[in-house]
Amino acid sequence: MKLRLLRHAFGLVLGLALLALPLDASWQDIGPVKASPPAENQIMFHGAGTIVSLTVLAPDLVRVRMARGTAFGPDYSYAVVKTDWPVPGPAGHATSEAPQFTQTATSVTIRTLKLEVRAQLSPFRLALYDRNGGLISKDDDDLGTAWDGARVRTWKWMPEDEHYFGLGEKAGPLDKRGRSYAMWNTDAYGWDASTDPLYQSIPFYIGLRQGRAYGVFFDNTYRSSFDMGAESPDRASFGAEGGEMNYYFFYGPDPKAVLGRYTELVGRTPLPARWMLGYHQCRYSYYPENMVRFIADNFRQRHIPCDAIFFDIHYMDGYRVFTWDKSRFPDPPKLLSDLRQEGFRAVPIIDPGIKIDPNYFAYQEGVKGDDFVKMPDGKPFVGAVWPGECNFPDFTQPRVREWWGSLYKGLLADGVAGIWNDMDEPAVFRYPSKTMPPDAIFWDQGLNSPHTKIHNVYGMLMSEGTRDGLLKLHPNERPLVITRATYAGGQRYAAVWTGDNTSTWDHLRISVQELMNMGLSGLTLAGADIGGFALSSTPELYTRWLEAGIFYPYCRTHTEYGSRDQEPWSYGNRITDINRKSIELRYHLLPYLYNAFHEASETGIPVMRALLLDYPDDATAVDQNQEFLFGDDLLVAPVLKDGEITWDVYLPRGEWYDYWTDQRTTGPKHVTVSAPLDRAPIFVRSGAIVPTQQVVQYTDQAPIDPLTFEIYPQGTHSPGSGQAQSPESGQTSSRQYYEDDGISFDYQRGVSLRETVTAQEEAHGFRIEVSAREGSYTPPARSLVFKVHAVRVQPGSVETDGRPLEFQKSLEELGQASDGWAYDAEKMVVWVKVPDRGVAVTAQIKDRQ
Ligand code: MIG
Repeated sequence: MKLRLLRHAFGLVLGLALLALPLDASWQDIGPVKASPPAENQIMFHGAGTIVSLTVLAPDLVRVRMARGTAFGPDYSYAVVKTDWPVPGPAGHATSEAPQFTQTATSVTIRTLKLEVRAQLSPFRLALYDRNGGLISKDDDDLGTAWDGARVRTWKWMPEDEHYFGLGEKAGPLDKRGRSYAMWNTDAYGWDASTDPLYQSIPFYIGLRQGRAYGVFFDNTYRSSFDMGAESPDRASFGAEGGEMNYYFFYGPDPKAVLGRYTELVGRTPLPARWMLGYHQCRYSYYPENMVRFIADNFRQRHIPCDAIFFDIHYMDGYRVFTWDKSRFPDPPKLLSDLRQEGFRAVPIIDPGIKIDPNYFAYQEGVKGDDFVKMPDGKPFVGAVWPGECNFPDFTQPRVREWWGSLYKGLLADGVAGIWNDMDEPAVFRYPSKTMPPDAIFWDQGLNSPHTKIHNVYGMLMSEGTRDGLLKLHPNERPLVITRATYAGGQRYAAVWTGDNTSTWDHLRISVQELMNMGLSGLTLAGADIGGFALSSTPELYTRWLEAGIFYPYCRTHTEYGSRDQEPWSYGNRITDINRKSIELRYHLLPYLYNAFHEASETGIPVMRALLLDYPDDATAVDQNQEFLFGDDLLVAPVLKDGEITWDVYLPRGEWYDYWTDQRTTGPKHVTVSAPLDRAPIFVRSGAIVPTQQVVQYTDQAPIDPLTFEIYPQGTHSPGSGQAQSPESGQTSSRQYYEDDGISFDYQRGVSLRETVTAQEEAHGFRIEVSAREGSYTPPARSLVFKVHAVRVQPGSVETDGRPLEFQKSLEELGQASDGWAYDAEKMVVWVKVPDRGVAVTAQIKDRQ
């Protein structure tokens, strides 16, 4: 009792001491600085042993750099790809676009079209305002930026109504307020919602306050940490164990604008090939060859679509990367070409460790090329991983990445279509650090930097080498590279997955918030192991997980060695039918999904979207951890608890169609919807035009035919309702449709197809227009179908380009006909079919007079 009291008192005193003294005395504040004259878009400051620069890269983007000493180190970033920001003219006498610098004895102010940056000189403190004088963000008054030995940290004011998002692969709640996080790529088998750090480091966050967003990207590869009010309720801070204080400040106020700029700076997810967006099947491990064939046959015999089968570590000869175990896989080219015949692509795993084995070609080449990471004594670092003792390539060297890329030659010749990178944190079987020692040396632009600086970019550089290697071998094929570890900007090279999750309901729930969060951090092509990796899934859990997982940007089932079977048919016939339906839905939506990825590749707006991106001023939407937008127009609210057959869904403002029933609800509203085991709640935004296609067993089994535009009319009026409406009341909605060959880079040379689809309600009917195609991609001849929802009364007639179309009594008949229309009275859907000739076409649905 006494002891406990004593401990209590001690804790209290300690707590008070911490509150009063957030910094121990060894932190040195940046102190006062003097400003130099501004030059174009930049101004420098010098203090006692410190140097600061502020650079305006765009009206809404400012780079802040601070270091000790009299000069900065070399300016090199592994993340940033855009450095040629247009400088809008010399300061002082420039166009209105140029930043305007104003200096006084105590401060410097920089004005851009979007921002006002105020730098207080003594001590140096930064504050950022919008052009109406509204404060967006500022340094903490007491603690600005400080150093403690090699450590550097910046503290920011944290208003009580500000919330934080991003930071990449973080498993906890979407809103990071009140929590702290570290960035140190970690092999975290068995992780849960509270585990931190995980496998990937994305030191970028979005601050959101009163509907207005800004972003901070702390481009520092050392172990870093972000404290969003855990240490003190009114301060947020970020810092690293070494390197410079080097961050970029993005101002929205639209969160999509923040993400757009961030991904402009560090690069976006390139458009994936269509097959990468199909369903992929993985387990640790499918072997030998007969097992792989058995899995493939089952998909086809059971008519469950699938595009790729993964080969985990057992395919290798003693875990030597770039080899096959010839007793398990005697003839890989034959197996892979047979699989390809059946529509499956093969994706093998590759780890960075190269077995120390004088008789092994990859080891021999690595030694000869002097390609391995070294220790200070000049000897290669040796770490044990799957093959036993290994050396590890120094991926910071371009020539090593090139060599690594060349190693894929054999696998590609065997017929593999993509590469799965694992263990690239880098993970080493050694305790307690489970990675390379801090003093292992990397080339790093000739700086010979320690592991502490390179650790967080190792996986990203490995994926760069992999992607470039695959591109060199197959220059006109978009490669799939998927990696477990990465850094900001890694989306340029590889897809990511969330590592070794567990087959629990908690992990299903986590996957949704975590993937939304990754989407908010530039990682568009991301997935979690569907069904869970560790342990085994129950039938219900796997079914619900797949219902959510078909909406992951990257969709793959995976499970660990020794777990129960985890294929879509592993849980009995009833569940197999449900799982087939789930996967079919993903294939049905492929044109829509592909368009969402196309948009993401051009804008950085993710495919799986946290609601806050569209509704930043709606507190309930901002706080949504369990549901998300899938592309522009679908809202998905998967069932994330066992035993539930109804589910609560929050619908933000606007009108929504229930995907399954077409029933309309106007938000903002919480609704409880029926969610039997075979169906996750999905809603469609009213006004949406959703491109879909026929279900195929793999993406290139057959060209899209028909291409269907599912039209969800807006407003309270419904075409065919018989109610006369004035033409002015007619609502119009439209969508851009994009398509290309789905596999090559020809689209970058204009071989693509773009058209605009417009749907308009008219006084006595409904009008659909598709513009003529732009671009030189021509798909094979096919039909166009318009599927207009919520048409309560059978229309009187349908015309195309002024010519009447024939009414078909059934959908089967419509299916046989080259054109015509049909009406499904039960579903209240009108189907219109016309040939897709690539020219402009209109269809007019006319009410019965
Ligand atoms: O030490 O290759 O996250 O997906 O199946 C484990 C075997 C190594 C970890 C990966 C997992 C993969 C497993 N790997």
